[in-house]
Amino acid sequence: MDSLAAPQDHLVEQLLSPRTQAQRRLKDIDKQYVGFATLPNQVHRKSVKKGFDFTLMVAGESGLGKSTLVHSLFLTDLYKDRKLLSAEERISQTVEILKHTVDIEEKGVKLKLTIVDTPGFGDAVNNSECWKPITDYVDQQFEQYFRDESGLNRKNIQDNRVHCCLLRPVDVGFMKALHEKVNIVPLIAKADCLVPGEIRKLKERIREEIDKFGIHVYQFPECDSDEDEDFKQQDRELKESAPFAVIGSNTVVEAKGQRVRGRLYPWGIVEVENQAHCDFVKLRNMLIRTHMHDLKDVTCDVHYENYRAHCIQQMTSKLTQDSRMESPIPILPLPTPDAETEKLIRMKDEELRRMQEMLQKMKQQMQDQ
Ligand SMILES: Nc1nc2c(ncn2[C@@H]2O[C@H](COP(=O)(O)OP(=O)(O)OP(=O)(O)O)[C@@H](O)[C@H]2O)c(=O)[nH]1
Ligand SMILES: [Mg+2]
Repeated sequence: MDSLAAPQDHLVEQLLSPRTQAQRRLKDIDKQYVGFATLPNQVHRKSVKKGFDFTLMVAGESGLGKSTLVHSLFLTDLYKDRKLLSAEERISQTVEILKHTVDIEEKGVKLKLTIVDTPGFGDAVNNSECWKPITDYVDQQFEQYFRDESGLNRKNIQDNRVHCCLLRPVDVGFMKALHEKVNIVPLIAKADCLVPGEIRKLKERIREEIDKFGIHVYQFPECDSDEDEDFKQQDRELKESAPFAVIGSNTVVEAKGQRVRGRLYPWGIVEVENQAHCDFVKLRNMLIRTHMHDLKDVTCDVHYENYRAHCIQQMTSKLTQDSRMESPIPILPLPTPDAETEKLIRMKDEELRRMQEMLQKMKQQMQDQ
């Protein structure tokens, strides 16, 4: 009996054992790795858990279509219970800086999207009184972040820094006041008012003027060489389309039997999301699908860093000025070491003393020999 049962037992044991061949193979492979290849997964899990945030601002002259555009881009879709406006109902004129925040979730990824809609200003060039509140707003967000970051509790800092500003590139003064603070994405609004040839020419002119006046608009990063061909093609098209010519609308109209967001004219319909009609989809894809993270990175690593460096520089020069005022002889402030640093200095001194002793002993030994 035993001799018959033994191979069976062995088989059952093998089948039930968690160490199947595949697992054993995996374990063997595991032995060859330290395991840090899982770091991207760990980062992914952590950031998904934490959620993302993104702040978009629109700015420019009055009646340009800013509010309509941001509603078309996000808000009508995002406010689930929000009813679409009829053709007669209009979005009212924006008279103060308005912040709309929506929490959205897609496949378990949470995004806190903030739209900053700004009041339009007049057509006069260098209308600095009108756009100053906008540049001040961007600065205030940096200031708040700087304060929070320098505070005691840095765990749950709310990031309200403006990651991108959509605007019509007409007022050079405004762009210059903004381009070192925020990622500017220039737009041609109400593109349905221009024929394709006019749009092409206007795009060229805008590119030339941006160059001529030395305005730094957001630069799309270089596409990685290992990306697939489709992605590279999309990236090329995106770069060639800038500045994007867009159309906004909050009404749904019927085109070829389908209900689409568009503008109904006596001669036909312009569709907001039709790539043959305008660059709206390109802009939305760029903002949400392809470049949101880069826009945030540039905000953090370039614009905020500049602001931070400037603040620290100002604070330091103020400190030096103050100490000069107190004393007629310029005194350089000597840093007083705290308890921890003092302990470290003592340890280093002790180490040095021991090493010197050892050296002395070695010298003595060599002389004795
Ligand atoms: N033809 C055309 N009209 C548009 C477009 N987008 C908006 N409009 C119209 O332009 C008018 C002004 O639009 P708003 O979105 O209120 O403009 P705004 O830039 O927010 O204006 P302010 O709040 O005064 O700064 C409205 O009558 C819109 O219906 C567009 O793409 N094409
Ligand atoms: Mg508005």
